[in-house]
Amino acid sequence: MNKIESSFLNKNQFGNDFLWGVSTAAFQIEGAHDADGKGSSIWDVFTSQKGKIKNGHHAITACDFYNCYQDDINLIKELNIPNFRFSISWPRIMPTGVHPINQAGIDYYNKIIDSLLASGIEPWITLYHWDLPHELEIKGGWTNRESVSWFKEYVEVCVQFFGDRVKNWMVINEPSVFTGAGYFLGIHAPGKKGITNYLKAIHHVTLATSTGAKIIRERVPDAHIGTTFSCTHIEPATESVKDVEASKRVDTLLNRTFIEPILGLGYPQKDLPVLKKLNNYILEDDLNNLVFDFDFIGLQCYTREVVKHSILTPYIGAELISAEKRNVISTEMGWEVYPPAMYHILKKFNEYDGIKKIIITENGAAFPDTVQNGKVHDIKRTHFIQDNLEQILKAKQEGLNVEGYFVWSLTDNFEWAEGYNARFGLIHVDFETQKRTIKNSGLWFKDFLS
Ligand code: NCW
Repeated sequence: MNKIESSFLNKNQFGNDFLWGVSTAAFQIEGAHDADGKGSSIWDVFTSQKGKIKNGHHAITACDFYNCYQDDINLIKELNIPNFRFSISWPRIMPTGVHPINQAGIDYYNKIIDSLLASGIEPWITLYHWDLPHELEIKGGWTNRESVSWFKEYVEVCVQFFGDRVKNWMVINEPSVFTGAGYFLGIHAPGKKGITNYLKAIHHVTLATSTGAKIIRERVPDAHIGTTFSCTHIEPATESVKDVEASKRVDTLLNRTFIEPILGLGYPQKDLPVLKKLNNYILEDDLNNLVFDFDFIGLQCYTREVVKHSILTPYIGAELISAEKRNVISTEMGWEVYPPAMYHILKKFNEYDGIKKIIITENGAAFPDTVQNGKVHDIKRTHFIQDNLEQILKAKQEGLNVEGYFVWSLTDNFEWAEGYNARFGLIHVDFETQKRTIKNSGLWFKDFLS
């Protein structure tokens, strides 16, 4: 270990029960886009359309995890990582989104689960990490209220086949990101735009979250059930009333809209008036049905945003001032490197009474890594992770609730609209040869966990 890569951090400072892991998502790693009866997802379709993904990248092969899973599981073991979070591709096990099931898809996830358990690695399943079956999108996708029953049918199949061995479940990944990017801005699949699509998707995804969780609770009595939220620390650009108000609206949209109804607080319509339009889609009893007592909440914090008032942005009246404009250090995603965001987010979410347990289910950074003489000197990533862990430790030592940390991600992978250039992995992937090289950050994490 290079001296500069070591740190005073010690795993024991976090306590024996603290959960350590690494996170992935099916579409970003699996490839095998049409293997063994798999149906198309909205991301298969979106990536095949011209101009949607940087450099025309697609995920037909991605990291070929579909074929390389055993090697990658061996790497997880080699890195001493005790918990592995992965997602199920809905169209792989239900090609049209609803029955009939595709047995080959079920068999594939069974092999992964069994292999993880045989290696002493605990499986953590995310049920929905953005790859909706395309057949369901034809029927309106998340803008169709029927999506809640489609999702229920899918969750029933997952718990039926995997619930005997998998005890850690996360229902939906980052609803604010995929509804915002996919149904309002149109920059992620399915490429829909506009406030009506967006509001419908928000409400149906939120309903699906509690509906899915209830199915797991009912059928897997000893399950540890969570769901994950993207969260970003928000600051006003100046202390002016207008900027402060604008930053509150952005905070409401990005950090509060999806969690508060689940906690029984309703949608935060007072602080973001456009959400009042949701009342057009909220049926009797919905607000009661949205509530679920999750065993844990997964938080995924990467950065902060600085916000100013703007009359040019409809509905929200606010502009995010990019890291580039602010001239601060940022990652390949253009996200500011600002580890204290993690502490602020933990403090903020600790203020909710209804959260039993918080786990950081994703954190990490994309930097332009290269392999040199068989090594990847990704010192910036190592420091990013160490600095975030210091913020978590500070929060923990102050008595705040935080009980786990999962790095995003195991390997470099298909980073949605950014394609393959944004490398988040602890392990480098050469996408021409599929060769894996453990980066120095991965070696540091291994040492830290040993
Ligand atoms: S895009 C995004 N990501 C990355 C993705 O690879 C993963 O699938 C997601 O779960 C890494 O982790 C998540 N997250 C969006 C975070 C947004 C932060 C800044 C928002 C400012 C408006």
